[in-house]
Amino acid sequence: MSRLRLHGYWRSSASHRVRIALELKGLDYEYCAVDLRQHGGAQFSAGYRALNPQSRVPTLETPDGALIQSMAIMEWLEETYPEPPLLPPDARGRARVRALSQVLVSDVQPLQNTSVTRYLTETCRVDAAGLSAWLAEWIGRGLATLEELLGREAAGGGFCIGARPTLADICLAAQCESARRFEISLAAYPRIQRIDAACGALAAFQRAAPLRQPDAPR
Ligand SMILES: N[C@@H](CCC(=O)N[C@@H](CS)C(=O)NCC(=O)O)C(=O)O
Repeated sequence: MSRLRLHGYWRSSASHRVRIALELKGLDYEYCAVDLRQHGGAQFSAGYRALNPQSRVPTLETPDGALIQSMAIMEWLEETYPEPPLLPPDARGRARVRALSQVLVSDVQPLQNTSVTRYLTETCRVDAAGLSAWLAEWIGRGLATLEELLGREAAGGGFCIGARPTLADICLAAQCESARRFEISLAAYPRIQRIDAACGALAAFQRAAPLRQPDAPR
């Protein structure tokens, strides 16, 4: 296998992150849609589980084998295709980018994930209002933290850290998309909104957008 192959779902924020990274790197890749909703979820099929035993998207098939977990995949892309860089050149800068990213990847996205929200509604019998409150609480807490952290970064440059998008901006843009999906206002987060708009102006982010994917509803 020579061409990269991304298994993802149009509305998955973790898949969205990897698509943005692939587009920013200018890499050609094949997109294989994994329908998380239909027929109990294609992520649980034996074929997909052979690639990704966690039954989640994304998975990136590479010439070296399949990779899972969006952060690990993006770090692999960064190491394998260093240009343009998605991490700052200095160790402290890289740590700051990874910290901003993990606020969203580790501490927010798992709480909005399909299998978690499905467990809440189907097993814990949480109703629609309860689920909305859950999503608003955890996404809101994460965005408020990110907004505060961005306020402590040196202003200027237009992106989370510096004048070019990094992994942190990728995670921010994907999380903003999820917030809109769950109808959570971004009004209280002006820094996040500004950076999201700067990302949205870039062609790579536009090509990676959920609604631009072949499995998005037409
Ligand atoms: N930490 C993982 C999260 C992966 C993940 O939770 N993916 C979601 C979609 S955003 C998924 O596949 N959900 C299917 C399920 O929960 O059954 C990553 O960053 O790749």
